Amino acid sequence: MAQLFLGLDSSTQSLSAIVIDFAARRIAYEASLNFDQALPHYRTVNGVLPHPDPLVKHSPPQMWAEALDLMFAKMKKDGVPLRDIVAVSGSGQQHGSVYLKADGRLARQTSPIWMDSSTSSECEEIRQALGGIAAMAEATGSDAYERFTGPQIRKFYKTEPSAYAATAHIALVSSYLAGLLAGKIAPLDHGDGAGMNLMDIRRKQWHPAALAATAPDLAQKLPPLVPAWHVIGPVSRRFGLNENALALVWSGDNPCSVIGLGLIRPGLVAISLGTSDTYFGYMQECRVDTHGEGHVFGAPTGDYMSLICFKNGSLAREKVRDLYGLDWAGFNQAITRTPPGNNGAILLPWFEAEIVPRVNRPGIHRFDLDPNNAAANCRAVVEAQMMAMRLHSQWMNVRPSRILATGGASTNTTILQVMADVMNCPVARIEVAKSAALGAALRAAHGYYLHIGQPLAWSDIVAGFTNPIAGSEILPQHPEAYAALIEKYARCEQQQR
Ligand code: XUL
Repeated sequence: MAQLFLGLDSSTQSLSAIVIDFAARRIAYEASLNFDQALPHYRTVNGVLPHPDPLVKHSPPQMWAEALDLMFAKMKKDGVPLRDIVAVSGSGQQHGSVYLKADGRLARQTSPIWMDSSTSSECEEIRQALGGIAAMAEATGSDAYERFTGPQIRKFYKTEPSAYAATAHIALVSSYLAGLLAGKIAPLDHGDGAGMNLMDIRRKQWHPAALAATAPDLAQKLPPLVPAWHVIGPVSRRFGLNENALALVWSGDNPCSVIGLGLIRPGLVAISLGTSDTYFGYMQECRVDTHGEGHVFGAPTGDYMSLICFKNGSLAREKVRDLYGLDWAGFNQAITRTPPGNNGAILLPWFEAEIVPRVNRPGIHRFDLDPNNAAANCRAVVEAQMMAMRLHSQWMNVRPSRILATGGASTNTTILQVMADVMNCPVARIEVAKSAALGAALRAAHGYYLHIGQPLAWSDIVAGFTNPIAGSEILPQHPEAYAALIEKYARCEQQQR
């Protein structure tokens, strides 16, 4: 009988499930439920409740819970042998919080999620109480951010004090769903706990000063923090699983993706090229970005991971392409026609306010770059983005040895060649549609074997599941072209911020 492991992923728009046959190194089943379509009575749009204030983004936690029931019903209907699943874990969109009363019912009908940016004043209050940006990052791994749970809890306490007082337990999306699966209040792992501005990033315990700066009596309302392999207990009987199956703690989607992409050694990095670009990598030692631009979370291996988000990703590449009336083929040809290093030309492509580097006023700035030279501008936007990634990931003090490229624009090999040259590192493509759910299933396998006294190395856990696309590797060809340019780029950034 095959031993199966289930990984669930509750993201902003959907709930996904992946069942792996671990011994066969095979994905045995995968499915996804779109919240808007499968549960229309919650009236969400892309998983979020419409709200007159564009800064406010909430979702109904009841919808996530109902989706879990639907997913198990679907698996049963699809013939998934639920009784052969030996352990279950999961992944949740990070930062979102669920407020429960002592009897387990909701103390707040909606949950603020990661897209919410309505807590700027609370961020400032917490940041000041902890001693500024660098002190905040040193303490919790990140500057105070609007979407992080601490500032969201503070806003709830300030605006709805009696509902806050009636809250006995605050969960994240991950621990809320883990609690339903285990049939009891679930702890939080060090990966998702780090996304709250409340956890001491080095000690991996609640940070007393951060708790005090956030809201009163918070320590009593938060669950314990545990490693990502913690077994909560047997699964609840209501899902039709084997009663001996283990329910593991869940984690955030980014920490789970670190495993789902096989980032288990120093130097392994993933870059996702989407509307925004994201750089995330494994770190053995805890280092923080004292500029407060990058984030540090616990990794499921017990080490650390970084996450750096660049707002102007595909957004900026498309704007430049459109500015010169090109399609992608034309954009790529333009890049190929120009030399690496672009004869010293620099573009700062901040079409929208940028997160990294922190730039509040949008603007496009050119240095030694003719605005009428279409080809040089196309190369300049991509080179600038890659130089920003190289420069603003230096605080990690880990030189990438292999980059895995994902996301829509990762099919563009011209862009990947610039990435390989600027980062001076081989780049390979990897499919990631389900990396968080896969990472959760692999975490379930890791936790299970540890629990039964047969621990496996992480390299044995991910083997066969996280291979890059065969033949997709691109090697650096002209890394020397960027030695001086990156210094010039840094000076231009300094000048314009
Ligand atoms: C990370 C973040 C997002 C969510 C998306 O800080 O806000 O990646 O985790 O689900």
